[in-house]
Amino acid sequence: MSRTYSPVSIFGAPTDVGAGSRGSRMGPEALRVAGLVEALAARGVDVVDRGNVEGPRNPWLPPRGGYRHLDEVVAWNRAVLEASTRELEAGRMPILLGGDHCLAVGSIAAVAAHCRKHGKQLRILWLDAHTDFNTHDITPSGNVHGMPVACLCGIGPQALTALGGHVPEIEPAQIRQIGIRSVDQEEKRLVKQHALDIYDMRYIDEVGMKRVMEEALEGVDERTHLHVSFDVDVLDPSIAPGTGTKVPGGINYREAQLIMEMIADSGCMGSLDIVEVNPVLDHGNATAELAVDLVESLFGKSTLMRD
Ligand code: 5AB
Ligand code: MN
Ligand code: MN
Ligand code: MN
Repeated sequence: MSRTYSPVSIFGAPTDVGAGSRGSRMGPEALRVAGLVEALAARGVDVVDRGNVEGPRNPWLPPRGGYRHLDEVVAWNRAVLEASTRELEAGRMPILLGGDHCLAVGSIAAVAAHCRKHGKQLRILWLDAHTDFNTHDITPSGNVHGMPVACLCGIGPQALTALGGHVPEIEPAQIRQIGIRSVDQEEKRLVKQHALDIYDMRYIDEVGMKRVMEEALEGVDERTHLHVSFDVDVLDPSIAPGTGTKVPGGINYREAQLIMEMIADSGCMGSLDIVEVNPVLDHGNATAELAVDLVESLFGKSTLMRD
């Protein structure tokens, strides 16, 4: 199966202002050192590395009003929103290298606006151990990387919910969350209230990843822009130790490959976040290298005899 891909622009957002541990600010470099750009070029993808966007330093302060570093989080998200919008408008697929997962507010706000403008249907695949649906009054940490999905659904501080000028940016029905295994008590209530479509680890164990992906991709067709938000903590910590919020019992290597291969087969991926890679916690550069391996599959490299 050979396919042509739209041109790709990679950009980094080297920050951990939304996280509870420092180090994911080095994620973009770790992914570059692991050979991300070369791997895509070798697959025949027209790929350009735009370098990094800029933003404020991490002041490393306790939460205020239920948020840590809200001003800094907003500034970084504004930079990501602008960079993503620029690439989408140029007809290129943005790949955001995080950075922590708070940055998905900016990347997805850009994609949502693009889809509204061009009459595309937006579907988001959120690959994560966590639902990231906390708010300032229920968060156990104040870390905004635990809140981006709620913000995108219109629940959160106005500076983030209205970042792209449309509140809410997305409806819960547009998201499928895969690999979930850690949801805070109050967050669970909110997730149920908003009827998020969740494929948790128990469901994956019970029905298998093939069926999970068939269900998550149901209704995706040529009118669909598929945004993939890949938090590397969706992977089992035994294969992806380089991340700050490890939860045991994650997806294994083959399940991860199947996710990526089935997304590739859909032919609909229009944008991608690779977030929460923290080289400080890694064994060598194993987590970034695994992420690159999986991104190759997202771009059609098959481990089977189907190339
Ligand atoms: B990640 C936790 N729910 O809100 C919180 O890695 C963890 O982007 C959030 O998924 C993890 O602090 C955020 C306990
Ligand atoms: Mn996340
Ligand atoms: Mn996570
Ligand atoms: Mn994390």
